[in-house]
Amino acid sequence: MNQLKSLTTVFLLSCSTLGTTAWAADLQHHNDHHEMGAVQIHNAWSRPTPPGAAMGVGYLTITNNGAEDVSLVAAESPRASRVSIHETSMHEGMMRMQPLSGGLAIPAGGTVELRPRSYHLMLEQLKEPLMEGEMIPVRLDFNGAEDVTIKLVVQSLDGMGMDHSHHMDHSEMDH
Ligand SMILES: [Cu+2]
Repeated sequence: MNQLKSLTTVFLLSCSTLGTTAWAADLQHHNDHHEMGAVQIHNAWSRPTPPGAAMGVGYLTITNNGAEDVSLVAAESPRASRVSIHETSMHEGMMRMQPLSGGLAIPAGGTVELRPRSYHLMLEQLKEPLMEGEMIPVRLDFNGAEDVTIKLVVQSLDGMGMDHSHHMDHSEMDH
């Protein structure tokens, strides 16, 4: 019962306005097809972008409740020409990011966070700015699990972050 409750909560938090057919089907058939609905997404968010900015970010937490490893291999959004999966690393004191070539693995029973300074989605060639309060649809394509469509809530959370002492003035580069 608790698990069902938390599942429902996640559903409401991350997907409240999305076409819910796929999710409803997943919930309904959860017991019959345990590979389906194995992947849960929560805390999906993005940052507002200044006018003319080419790129936006996407952060989320992926939990794999299935018995098999899965990987996030691609993503797309109607708001961007392309969505890539990036990782951020420090190299000689410089932060840089690069596309993940083989996808992002989420081990069976594991959770992977896409968050600032780490893995993230890169929304490239934005068609228009991401405005605070908007919900940005993104489809996540998984190997080993059903595709999931989520919505990123656009919000300015950086002020609440623990690690904002530097990079204050190049936040656009701060993925
Ligand atoms: Cu990036």
